[in-house]
Amino acid sequence: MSSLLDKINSPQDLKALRIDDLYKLSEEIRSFIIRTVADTGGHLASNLGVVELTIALHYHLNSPEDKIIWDVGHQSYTHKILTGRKDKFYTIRQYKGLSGFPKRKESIHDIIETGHSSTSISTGLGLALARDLNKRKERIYSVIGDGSLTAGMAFEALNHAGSLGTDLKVILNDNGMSIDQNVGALSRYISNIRTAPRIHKIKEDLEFIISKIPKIGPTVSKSVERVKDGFKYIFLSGILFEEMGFTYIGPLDGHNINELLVNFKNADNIEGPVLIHITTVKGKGYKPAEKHPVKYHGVNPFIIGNGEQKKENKRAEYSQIFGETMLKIAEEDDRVLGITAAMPEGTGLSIFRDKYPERYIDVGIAEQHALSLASGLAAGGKKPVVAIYSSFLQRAYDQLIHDICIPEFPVTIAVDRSGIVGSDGETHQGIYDNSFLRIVPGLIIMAPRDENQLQHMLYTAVNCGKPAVIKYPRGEIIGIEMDQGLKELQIGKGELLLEGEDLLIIAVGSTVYPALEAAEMLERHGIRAGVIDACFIKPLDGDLLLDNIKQYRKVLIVEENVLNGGFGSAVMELLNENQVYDVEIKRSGLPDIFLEHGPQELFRKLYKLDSTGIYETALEFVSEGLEVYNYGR
Ligand SMILES: Cc1ncc(C[n+]2csc(CCOP(=O)(O)OP(=O)(O)O)c2C)c(N)n1
Repeated sequence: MSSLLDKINSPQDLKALRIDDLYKLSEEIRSFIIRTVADTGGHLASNLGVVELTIALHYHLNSPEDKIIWDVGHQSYTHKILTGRKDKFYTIRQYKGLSGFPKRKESIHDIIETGHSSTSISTGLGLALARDLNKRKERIYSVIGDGSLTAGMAFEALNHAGSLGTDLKVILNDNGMSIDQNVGALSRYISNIRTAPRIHKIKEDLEFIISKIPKIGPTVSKSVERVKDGFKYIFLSGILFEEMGFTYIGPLDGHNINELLVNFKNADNIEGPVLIHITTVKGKGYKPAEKHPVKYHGVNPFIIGNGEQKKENKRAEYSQIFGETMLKIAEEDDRVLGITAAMPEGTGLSIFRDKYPERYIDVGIAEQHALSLASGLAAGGKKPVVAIYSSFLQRAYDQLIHDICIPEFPVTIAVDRSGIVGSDGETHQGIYDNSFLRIVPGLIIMAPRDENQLQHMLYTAVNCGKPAVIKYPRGEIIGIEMDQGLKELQIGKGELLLEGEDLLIIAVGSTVYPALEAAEMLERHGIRAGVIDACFIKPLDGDLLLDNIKQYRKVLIVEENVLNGGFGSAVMELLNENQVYDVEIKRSGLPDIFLEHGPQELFRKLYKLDSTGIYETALEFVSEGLEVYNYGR
């Protein structure tokens, strides 16, 4: 049987289909996504939920003249398939393959790049204002999920768009879920609407009925706007968006293409901002994903028949050790609270939620709020621990400085996914945090080399009475024995792990074990390398570093962070401040680029941050005639 999808290579091809065929196409695309993601891994459940929506949007609009903006962009797979990338879809999230998020260099249909949430109304409004200034007429549709609508940015944009009255369509894709169950008053509000009558339709009916009443009808209908306004209050559940200046349409069945198309047409005829509320089922069409949307939000390759992951981790991940340590710490101190911005599973905080629900806070996708909330909790005598991915902490930088570090509140920030992250790519890399954190006055920053150090560092952070960051990588732990008790480490104390002669390697966090392995490999070539684990990026262990650096002619500094302003820069500043010039320094780290998607191991290899890479760099460094940065000469 010939497939409809075979014939679709652009949104234009879609328009040749009959509406009935669009449903058949949905099924074909759905099974194409399931088959592909089962091989590659990726964001499954969110994509299965928006197949009909994406088809309807491309059927109704003329992309790329009309613009579709995907919030987060993790649900853009059908869009990619319909916009000429079907044949490359098997490369999704693979090195040099398609990105898992919209990318302008991939397609003219990808208007805005995303990865972080809640930007689509702002960027859509920007496009709409530019269109108006350019005196053009294109339609702009921003698609945002109910989870992403919980962020401050989304409210800021709604507030602005509603006041301007610019033509902009916002589709609220409501599946009741963020990654986990969605949270917050707005989420409750939206779910109330889901069960309420179809407000827009009722208002139109009311207008029509009044205008038909003989004699008084036309007069009354003149003031029908006011009647409509009054009527809104009867259906309180629909009022918020209307009061903000949007025309509200919905809730619509987001899997009913006919219903979507009729309402998109209606929406196009309404001037000003319109919010189209659709309800969808996360994981639609794949039973395991419908049943467990949290598990299937983002998946590793899996077996379609039973939904099981193809590769189970051999060892636990750092996030899990973080969660387990939180339990231990919370047990002995009831002031300890755990905070997440919509990532209880990813950060490992879910076991804390289950054991201490009253001390667990999920703020929704609201990183800025999470940090300021923590500052208030600390001011109130609590010991909050905010578990957050490195890349999402970028959102809350001002709150870190302004609300936590200036007043010196004892807040712990547990920075997960620090370093190279893998297949999510540019937007999710945690490779800047050494640089952007170390310049904040008074902030303590530590990075464990293994899971045992992680537990002690977390304990230290929570008990040090100051703002403190502990940052650790994505992925599996080293697999060493864990101490039973927790101990407080001395702040700013590094460790000399290995004495050497020919070269000193200074490492921190995820580069420490590879540095030790590299030293072993060098030993086999008769080269004796010393290894220091700095443990703290701030404050640096000046005494340990200076004493040792002075003993060696050559020093190699290794970090999984961009070189600009990172840990290596901190060591060089230390040398400069102490007028230590007679030493050759080489730094290994990441270049001044946005790092694309691909396996972590591959990038560690490419940028010489794994044991072989460190060994090769060191070997070259100690050899004659090499080009090195000769510090200060
Ligand atoms: C600023 C930011 N914080 C957290 C995330 C992680 N994240 C990715 S998707 C997602 C849930 C989004 O929920 P929703 O918008 O409802 O989309 P759905 O997946 O349900 O379709 C979260 C929390 C992110 N991408 N950006």
